[in-house]
Amino acid sequence: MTDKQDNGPDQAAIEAVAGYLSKASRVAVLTGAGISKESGIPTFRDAQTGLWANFNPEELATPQGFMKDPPMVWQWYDYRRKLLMDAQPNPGHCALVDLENVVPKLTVITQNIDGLHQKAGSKDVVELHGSIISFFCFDKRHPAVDVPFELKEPPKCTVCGSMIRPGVVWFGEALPHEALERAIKECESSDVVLVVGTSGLVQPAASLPIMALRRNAKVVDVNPEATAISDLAHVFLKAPSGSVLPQVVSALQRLKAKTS
Ligand code: BJW
Repeated sequence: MTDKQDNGPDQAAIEAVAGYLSKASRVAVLTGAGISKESGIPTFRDAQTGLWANFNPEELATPQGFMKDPPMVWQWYDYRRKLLMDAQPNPGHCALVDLENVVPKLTVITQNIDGLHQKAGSKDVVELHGSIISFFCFDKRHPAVDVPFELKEPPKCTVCGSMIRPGVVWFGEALPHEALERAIKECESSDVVLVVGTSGLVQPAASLPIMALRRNAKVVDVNPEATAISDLAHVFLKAPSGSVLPQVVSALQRLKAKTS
């Protein structure tokens, strides 16, 4: 069922998703930058603003970009870290916490590095692309602690002397093995997979919904814009996640109250 209305998904689509969730033993939720947009965090492929308007994030988020201009990439992450300090989870993040309390088992698999799911209270969060508040030496062998804000350039690792970098996954780098294994396992064993706020352009995360479809999970895409995943999904809820996810949870709670 694909919702084609421009003024948001109709109630039937929301209730169809609630119906899937009411029968599910395991639910996985794959999130991307879109879920944090209503917390004031720009998505990855939004135009950069202000100081960063002339930079391409896809070039900054690479080991080569960092090596080419370490102070610039360092300051870009510092700027984003500061933006996050004041950011609060929005109704989309909170609805996933409510959902976790209604279904038997729910795992959030996030491509985001912003920590907002944990801040909202989600208990089981798999971070595929690392975290902006962690730091490592360049090849990630040594963690670094107590790295101060507002340094103009990356400090040096006290163990190996290489430059300290943010603990995120850049293009061309492997995802953390344990996180990726866990994400695959959850998507292949869940009855419902919600895909929320991702363009589905970046691998291997973009393949997770396809793995779920192959195992006959119901896949639901939540996004104000259509993506390649919307076409494959059983239901496409074409809306911002902060408005539609609370409606899905309310519909599920009504359904549960009726059947109990
Ligand atoms: C809303 C909304 C609202 C707006 N509500 N929604 C196979 C084929 C081709 C290429 C590859 C391949 N396999 C690997 C690659 C290469 C590469 C890749 O995928 N390239 C593509 C660009 C083609 N992948 C990699 O390099 C990965 N590594 C890898 O595969 O390694 C293999 C390896 C193995 C062994 C040894 C060595 C290597 C690594 C990928 C790392 C991605 N890292 C980044 C940066 C993280 C740090 C940082 O943030 O700075 O992760 S890139 C960036 O994209 C970030 C994001 O997590 C990721 C995904 O973006 P996302 O979340 O989808 O955001 P947007 O902005 O694209 O979309 C937002 C969506 O929200 C939009 O759809 C909006 O409409 C929507 N939205 N408002 C809901 N209110």
